[in-house]
Amino acid sequence: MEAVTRRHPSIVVLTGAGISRESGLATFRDPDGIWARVRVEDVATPGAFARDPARVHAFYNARRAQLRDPAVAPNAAHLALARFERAWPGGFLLVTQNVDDLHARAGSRRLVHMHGELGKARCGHCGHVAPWQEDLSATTACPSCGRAGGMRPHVVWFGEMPLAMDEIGAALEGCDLFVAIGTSGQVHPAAGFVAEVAGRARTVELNLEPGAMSRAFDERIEGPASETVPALLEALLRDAG
Ligand code: BJW
Repeated sequence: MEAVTRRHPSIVVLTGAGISRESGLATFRDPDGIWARVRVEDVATPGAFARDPARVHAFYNARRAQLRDPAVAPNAAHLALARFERAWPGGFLLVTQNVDDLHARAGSRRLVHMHGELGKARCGHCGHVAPWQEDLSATTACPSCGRAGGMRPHVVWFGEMPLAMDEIGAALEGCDLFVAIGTSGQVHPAAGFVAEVAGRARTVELNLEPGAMSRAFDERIEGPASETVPALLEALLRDAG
């Protein structure tokens, strides 16, 4: 008789700024968050960049430089996700809204950055995307087309289309478990992912406090990501046998 093969659940994990807070990076909407210090309309919209590129570059140059601070490193939550990805026998996709590189530095590979990456720059003239660690300015020349004035951080501002939406949509469609970690559920389309899978997949929210979409989740686990994430992932691996 043919052996019955067990199908392991397919998992999509969505992370937000809360997972990197214990690594020393500020969130956006907490009382000590980025949006308490600068206005979204001044730094994170295409209009802001058109009006005052120097200001927008200064904002992102400072945040890119912060990633090179030796004190900023992956924490137990990033590391647990990377370990889990290697051990999990079923499908897995890590979707991050974060523009930091802490998931990649922890070793995550099945990873998409839906809001872009601080460590990349894009040319507004030819569309070329390049790894970028230096400061950008209004006179930076594109390494591909050579034109100056068009280089911008490869991040997704309000009003722009998030990245890898087809890949994310397919993973959500086929997922059995959706886990959201450290995100306030205030920014769409990511905030709508839980509603997209509701009824088909088990949904779990991990946060310090309930987010805006909390009630849409089947389960909520409160606490710091460095504790809740390793605990949940270890339990999933135990259950999978
Ligand atoms: C911890 C913790 C610890 C702390 N442990 N937890 C539908 C309805 C209404 C509006 C819209 C809609 N659809 C689109 C919109 C417009 C807009 C939008 O959502 N506006 C709302 C704000 C009203 N969205 C867009 O414009 C998006 N584009 C778009 O929709 O295109 C059209 C489209 C159509 C159809 C399909 C698909 C697309 C683009 C959004 C771009 C967001 N960009 C930013 C900046 C990126 C660059 C940068 O970093 O500067 O992305 S804004 C900022 O918010 C950043 C984040 O990725 C994003 C989400 O924030 P996040 O991660 O949730 O952080 P916080 O601070 O909000 O929350 C942190 C959480 O952590 C808190 O809950 C804490 O409790 C928790 N926490 N410590 C665990 N230790």
